[in-house]
Amino acid sequence: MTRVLSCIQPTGEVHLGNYLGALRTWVAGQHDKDVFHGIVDLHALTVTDQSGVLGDSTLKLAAMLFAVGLDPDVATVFVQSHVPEHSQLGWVMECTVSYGELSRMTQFKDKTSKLEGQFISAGLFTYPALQAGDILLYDTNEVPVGDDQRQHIEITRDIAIRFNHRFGDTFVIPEAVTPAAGARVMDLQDPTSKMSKSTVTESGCVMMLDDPSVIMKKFKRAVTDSDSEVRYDVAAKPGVSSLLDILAAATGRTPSDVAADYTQYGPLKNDTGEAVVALLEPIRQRYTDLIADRAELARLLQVGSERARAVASATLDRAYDAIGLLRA
Ligand code: AQP
Repeated sequence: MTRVLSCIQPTGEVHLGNYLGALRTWVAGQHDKDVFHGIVDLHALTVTDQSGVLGDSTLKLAAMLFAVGLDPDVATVFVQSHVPEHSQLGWVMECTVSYGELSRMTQFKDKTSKLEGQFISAGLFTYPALQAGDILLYDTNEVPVGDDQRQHIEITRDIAIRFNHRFGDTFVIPEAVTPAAGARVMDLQDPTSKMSKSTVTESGCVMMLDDPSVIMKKFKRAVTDSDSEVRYDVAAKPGVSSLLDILAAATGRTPSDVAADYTQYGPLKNDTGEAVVALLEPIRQRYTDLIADRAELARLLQVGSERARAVASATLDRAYDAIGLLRA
């Protein structure tokens, strides 16, 4: 059976980009594939400097993952720090990737360009090595992610191939899988930048828990283009194309097909807002029920983490044996 792994960081609230780019695909795959989904709290440390925040964010994110439809009976939902093999293989990965390869990661450049003059953790630089460990620990075939993560899956493949070449066949070589529509949801106020938790403009990012009236307001205020033609052309008309992308992803159509229904921006903004509200409202209601029982969420995460650990520890053993470390 195809093994799937993809993770999400407990940093800030989950947004529409996370949902359309990743979470929705996770849910769609859970019945035909063997799926593992981690809440990667150790990755979140790269941008966390406050005590007492991450545990709460982890529980809230678990509630969101079950609210979008992950079924704990079939999907293994776990917490990265509950599976120590992630940190252990992460170090092996750091020693298998080069400084030059890490220096070429565009996400590192993007994130640090926003932090000029501030503290930049070394973890932000080595993050792709820990992520490679996350993926390789589970003999993963497919990694369903948004477009922004493609480069990180590429470097994971390079690291796995290098390790296998040095120490013998150990890791499965994974592949990135991105959705046909919604792979890169753009900021509604800056349609040339991806929608992001750390976005500068709050009104450009649609949160999963936004009230319907807030969602409609954000779409009504979305930046469009200077002329008034509705056409799907990402380079020439990024604002309108971004709305068409979202409406297409929300309704299961293609952006060009959706464009043919509109001659004006107003109705396009309104219909996109309504389609997103229809998509998110049931999730928001399920989230409210789930977050009311934190003990049950913690229990589900413990069960998932035990299942994850059984797989991860066998792979780590295999990697240590392949290297030829003296075993205790
Ligand atoms: N705008 C997006 N469009 C499509 N997919 C997206 N993803 C993130 N943003 C978009 C996908 O969501 C999954 C989980 O992401 P993450 O936890 O790694 O978060 P991130 O990439 O750090 O997301 P943010 O919100 O953009 O955070 P910051 O502001 O910290 O950079 C991944 O599969 C990702 O591709």
